[in-house]
Amino acid sequence: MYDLLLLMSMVCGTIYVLVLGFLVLSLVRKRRASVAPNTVVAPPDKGLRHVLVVWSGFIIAALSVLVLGSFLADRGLARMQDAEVLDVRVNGHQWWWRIAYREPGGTSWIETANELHLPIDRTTRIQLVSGDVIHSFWVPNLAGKTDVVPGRNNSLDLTPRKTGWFRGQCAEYCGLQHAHMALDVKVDTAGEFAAWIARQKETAHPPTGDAVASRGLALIETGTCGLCHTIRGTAAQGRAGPDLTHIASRHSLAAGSLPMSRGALQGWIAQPQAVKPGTLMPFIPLEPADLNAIAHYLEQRQ
Ligand code: HEC
Ligand SMILES: [Cu+2]
Repeated sequence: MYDLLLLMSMVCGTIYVLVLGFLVLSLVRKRRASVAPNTVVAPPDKGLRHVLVVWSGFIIAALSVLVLGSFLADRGLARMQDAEVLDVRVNGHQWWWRIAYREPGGTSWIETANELHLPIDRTTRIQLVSGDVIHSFWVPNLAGKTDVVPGRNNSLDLTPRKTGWFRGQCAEYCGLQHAHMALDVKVDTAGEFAAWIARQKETAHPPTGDAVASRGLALIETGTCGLCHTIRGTAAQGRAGPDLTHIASRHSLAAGSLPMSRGALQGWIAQPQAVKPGTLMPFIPLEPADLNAIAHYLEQRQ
């Protein structure tokens, strides 16, 4: 890209200087001519035609060089992206984001939700699909909006240049909790990203020596939670809600509705309809001890 910019600047700069040069020349010549107003105007120069042909040839050659340069740069760009691109699927749901990463060097997908990690200085190709209505993927400080439309595969290439947290937001009104459909985006260094993806890939080990956590897991597996949520490595394999395998590693809860903490987890599970009225997670009556056990187990799902 830089080479192309240099080439374009050189060719255009040369032409610019030539044009200005001739302009100045013509001004100077005119002034000299005005010194002798009675001079007879010379007949049209026969050599003029040759000069014009030479100049046209020069301009065509210069433009051809630019076309060739731009073609080669485009091809290089496309080839580079195909080689190093990281594939991510983002699936918009009322009112949260399902996210899946293609395993590095593999063919299977690693699922998570509501928090998108991107490696710095590397192109991530995000496939955008919808599970229900039209949403819009928007991370204002990284890229423009791209609609997420049912039955359509939209895609977006992102190459972040700065690490840190960025806020994303659904940008197409999609129902009651549209405003609570945020997306946390974290741009990682290459090392951080590799560590993060390796951890997301891990399945959940059964809690050992922690009776409360074991009880929490059993309640999730045998109760209704497991019908809607997946915790990889356990019997919970539901698909209606976000993957909870590493829920506690996330920055926030329920698509940016609450900052992640033990208290927020417990509050959300106790009263999802109070935090996010209309959310597709129903109110599930739980005994305080059961609620405590479930929250205790999930809090450890780093
Ligand atoms: C009918 C399906 C359903 C059931 C049953 C259900 N959930 Fe959910 N759950 C959802 C949906 C849908 C969401 C996303 C809600 C949103 O953000 O609007 C969700 C969100 C969550 C979240 C936040 C996830 C995130 O990425 O921030 C947690 C934690 C959670 N549920 C735990 C539970 C637990 C524990 C139970 C059992 C007591 C349970 N859920 C039962 C559907 C369900
Ligand atoms: Cu929306």
